[in-house]
Amino acid sequence: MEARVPSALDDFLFDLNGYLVLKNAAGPDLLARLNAAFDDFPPLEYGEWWGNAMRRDYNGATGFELHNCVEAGAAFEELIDHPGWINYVRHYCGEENSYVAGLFIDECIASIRRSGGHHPVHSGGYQGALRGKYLYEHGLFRCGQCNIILALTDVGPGDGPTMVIPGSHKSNFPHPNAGNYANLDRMDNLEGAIPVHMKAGDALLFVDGLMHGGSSRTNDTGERRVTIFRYGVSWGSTRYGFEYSQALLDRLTPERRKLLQPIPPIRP
Ligand SMILES: O=C(O)CCC(=O)C(=O)O
Repeated sequence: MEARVPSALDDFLFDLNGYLVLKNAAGPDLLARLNAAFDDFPPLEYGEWWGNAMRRDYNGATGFELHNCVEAGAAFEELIDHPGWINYVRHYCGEENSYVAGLFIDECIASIRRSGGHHPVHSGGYQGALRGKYLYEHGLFRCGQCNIILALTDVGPGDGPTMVIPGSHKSNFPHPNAGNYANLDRMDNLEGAIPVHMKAGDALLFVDGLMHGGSSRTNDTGERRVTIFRYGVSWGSTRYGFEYSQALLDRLTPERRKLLQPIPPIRP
């Protein structure tokens, strides 16, 4: 696949809304291999390691979330610099034209959500962390972090689609009804929020400073499967302290390795 490049319309819509849906970002062969890998995940408990990946659900409502999933097999390694989105994230959060141009993947998660699961609303421009900030200045995007949520299953009504509040990456006020993340308040009926429906293979790209979350999965059966890769500045660090194994770094192409270890350590 030829690596896609953001168009002028993409830039306009990303600036306006804070997100883009990249249709058919990943092809059927990769999707099949990722889904087969998901089928083979062991039944991990919260906090249990599987090699250098760990089940670490964000909260009690999100469902199974395998962190450091790039360590979970070759199919996940292909997502590191996937042509469906790599030029997009470089453009929006790769500090183009600067002395620190580049990217770092600071989190990567394989997520399975079943009936009743959801992810409460969070982020937004108001008092947002610099890490997830949206910035466009002097003709360049300077976002702190952009996320790629790749749908491995169709995610339609009832499937627990991600919800976003378009434009909220620039918001100067708190949402008066945004609920309480710690109380796991649901965002399903939050004013201004819209569900992002996707077909398997579509990818949702958004700046982390956008208000977002996962709506309730209301379907009784089946599961929503997505991967979440967070790309940020080359000088970032992983959020929870996960590290990429030397074995993984050693077997990657130089291009992929640079996305997991942009600045190799220097030692005496
Ligand atoms: O699970 C979802 O749909 C949203 C995930 C999310 O909010 C996040 O990764 O920050």
